[in-house]
Amino acid sequence: MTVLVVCSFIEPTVSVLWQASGKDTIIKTRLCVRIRYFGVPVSQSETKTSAKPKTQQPRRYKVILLNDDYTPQEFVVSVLRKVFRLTTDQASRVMITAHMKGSCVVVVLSKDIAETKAQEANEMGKQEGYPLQFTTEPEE
Ligand code: TYC
Repeated sequence: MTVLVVCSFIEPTVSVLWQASGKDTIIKTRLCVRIRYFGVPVSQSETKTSAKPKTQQPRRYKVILLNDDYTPQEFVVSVLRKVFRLTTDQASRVMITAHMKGSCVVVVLSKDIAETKAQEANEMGKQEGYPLQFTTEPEE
């Protein structure tokens, strides 16, 4: 039986090779032991600093104001100010954009808050008998 000990300087391993020969068989066995030094990295894969796990941000939702032919402009502005806390100037711009283009994004919020505010604003229009409509949709 032959025993061969091989040390690798490239990788921190030691290989032990047995060769036992019988009448008509040769058995070769290799035992590979990986050496771990204190404070010394073993291999490149183990030295890689684990990247921060990618956390998915919750989707945000646009609140969209839709134009109609009946709701008075001043009323639209007052709803935008009350529900979405826009200044008179911001509210007027949003209202005019919806009036001219058919719709306008008011704000982008978390799903729950966007839906609650759109519902609240729709309710205010309904209370006054106006067809004022706010919808929500996920941001791209
Ligand atoms: N178009 C309405 C009017 O002329 C005003 C209006 C503006 C209504 C924007 C809804 O989202 C709207 N009275």
